[in-house]
Amino acid sequence: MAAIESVLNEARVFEPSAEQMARASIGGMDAYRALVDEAARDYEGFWSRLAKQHLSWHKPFTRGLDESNAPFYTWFADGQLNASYNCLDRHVEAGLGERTAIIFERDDGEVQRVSYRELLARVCRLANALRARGVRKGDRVVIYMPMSVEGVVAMQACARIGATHSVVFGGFSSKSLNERLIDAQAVAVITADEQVRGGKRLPLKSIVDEALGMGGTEAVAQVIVYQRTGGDVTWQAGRDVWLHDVVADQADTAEPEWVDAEHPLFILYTSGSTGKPKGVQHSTAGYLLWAELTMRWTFDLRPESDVFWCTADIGWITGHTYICYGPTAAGGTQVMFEGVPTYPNAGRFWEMIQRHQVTVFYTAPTAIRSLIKAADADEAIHPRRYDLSSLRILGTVGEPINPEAWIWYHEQVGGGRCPVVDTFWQTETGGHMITPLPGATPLVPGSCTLPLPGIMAAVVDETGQDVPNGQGGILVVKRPWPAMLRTVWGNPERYKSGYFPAELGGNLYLAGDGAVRNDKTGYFTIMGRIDDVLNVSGHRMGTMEIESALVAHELVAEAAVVGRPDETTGEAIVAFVVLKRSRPEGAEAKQIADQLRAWVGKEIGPIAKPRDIRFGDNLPKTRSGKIMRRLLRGLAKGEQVTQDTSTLENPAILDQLGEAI
Ligand code: 6R9
Repeated sequence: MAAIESVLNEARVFEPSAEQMARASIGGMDAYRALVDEAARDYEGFWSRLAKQHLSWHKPFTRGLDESNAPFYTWFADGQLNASYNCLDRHVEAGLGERTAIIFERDDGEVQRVSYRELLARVCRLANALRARGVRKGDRVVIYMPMSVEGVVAMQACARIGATHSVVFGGFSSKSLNERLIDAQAVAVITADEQVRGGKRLPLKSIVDEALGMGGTEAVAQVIVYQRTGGDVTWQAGRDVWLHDVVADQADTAEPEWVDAEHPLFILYTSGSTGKPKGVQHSTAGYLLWAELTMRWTFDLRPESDVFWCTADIGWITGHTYICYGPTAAGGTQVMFEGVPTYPNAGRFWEMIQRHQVTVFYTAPTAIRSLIKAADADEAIHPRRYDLSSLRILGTVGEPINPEAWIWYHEQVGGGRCPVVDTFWQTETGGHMITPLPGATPLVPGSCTLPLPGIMAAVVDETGQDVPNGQGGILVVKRPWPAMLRTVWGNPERYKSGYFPAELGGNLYLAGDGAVRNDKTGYFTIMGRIDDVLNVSGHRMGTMEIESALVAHELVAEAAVVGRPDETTGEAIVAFVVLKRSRPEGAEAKQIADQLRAWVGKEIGPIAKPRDIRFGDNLPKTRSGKIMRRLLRGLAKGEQVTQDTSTLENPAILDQLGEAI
């Protein structure tokens, strides 16, 4: 709460410079307001105009929004197009084939440059191979790949043949991968032998083998393996093939599959407050439109001169929209990085910005905070030791940024001259929703400022009524927008009840975050999730997911998971655990805690491992048997319990649970 208070009282305002206004694609607040007004006057016409201007259609659409089956909205539904054509062919056809699409830097520093012509050829070769091997339009292909050009090629090749990809982050465990393969009913997997991060080699193929060994994945007929390291892999003849073998004799050209605007481009699994991760399903046209447009609006991208760098992984939505699809749809040049920000030292980001003359840099607050710490500890890797003069715009995403980190980023990285765009959005929204525009929006550290034109964001109470500015509430979007998710894969009911809850009237999109708007400026400040979703280093984790992983362990009787504010990672996972046996103490407690952490790492993935595990004879419950999570959150922070605990069945356990191991 202290952090939110400090944001709401933030008095520093950074106005755009005249130069920024002059060059920006939406220069100045008047231009911004004109677009907002256009959307208010003729919502459908506004979006249709943009969809015609920014996308290349094989068959033009004749209607914009269809709300007849709300909340299953459609956009531009009778139009046809292909995402990979829009990201690649159209630039090559416009004579830009020699422009660098991707500057790929490996973990060890080796740099590869891939032109649009080359990228298109590689996508076509894999598209042909997938077709030759029986993958058809509408089939689901799971991609479990390291950060690599091949990862982007795999995604675009699926898009080219109309197959729906589902990228699974390379840090997820075999169990998580297995669940996603089953849910998506995937027919093929594209993976690599190993990935390389921070000088270490980590397996991928063997995890795929494990996931397929768990069963339920009989539909997977083939595993295509990119050879990244040449490390040992086990091979199942008939199922496993090398990527370089299957593309070897394929042509450099492949006719795109023209799909309907609403054709599912991809499914991406993300955590919710209940149950298993859900497959967020995105459309082709609406999604791609927003990926391209936000590159131009939020990042003011000049494809001919900018060098854009988004540090996200392709396994997350940010890597989908701002690596695979947005920069390429806009025809820009981007840096893509295989490794981690701290290898060989914590100056790696700054060194790479200098080396590749990056102009627009987009990263997560958690990375900024850890690099602040590193720079404080070691002057040799402080950003001021590098030439960062190429930078002109900085962005953040994934979690709230505290004003101190914002100011450091602005001053130390951006030299005080680069606007910082704090972009609020979600897997479900497809692209940016609430964000400053460089050259237009006056910036206030810690606020994501105002919704993009066409995004009808609002703050409401529990009944769906608007709350006045200055009063906190629930963040919603009042009108469907083209890039929004279309459904939860295989579970339309969960889409409907989860995102358009009846309590709010059934027609407001529920983001799942709390927000407050400033009295005077109307600026939004995001106050964090209002559901049981944690945000650890910008990664979404459901508390229920971690709890079910813990109780699946043979020693565990019961578990409750909460978040604790953390200076670097935003939130840290704290698990309160009751064992089936007596409560362990001392060295034994530590040993069991380590065992449980490793277990969660296996069940979900290393990012879900609890930072802190505490054992009790029981959990604090009300007399009606509800776990008192608010109380646990206090204990996790090390606070004294001040609230009334008279309803607690057994107040004595609070002392046990307050004790860190
Ligand atoms: C893109 C992405 C979405 C959740 C979202 C919110 C948090 C993202 C934020 C932010 C404050 C920002 N979030 N950006 N909170 N300020 N600029 O991160 O998608 O992984 O689905 O997470 O992240 O809580 O609801 P996703």
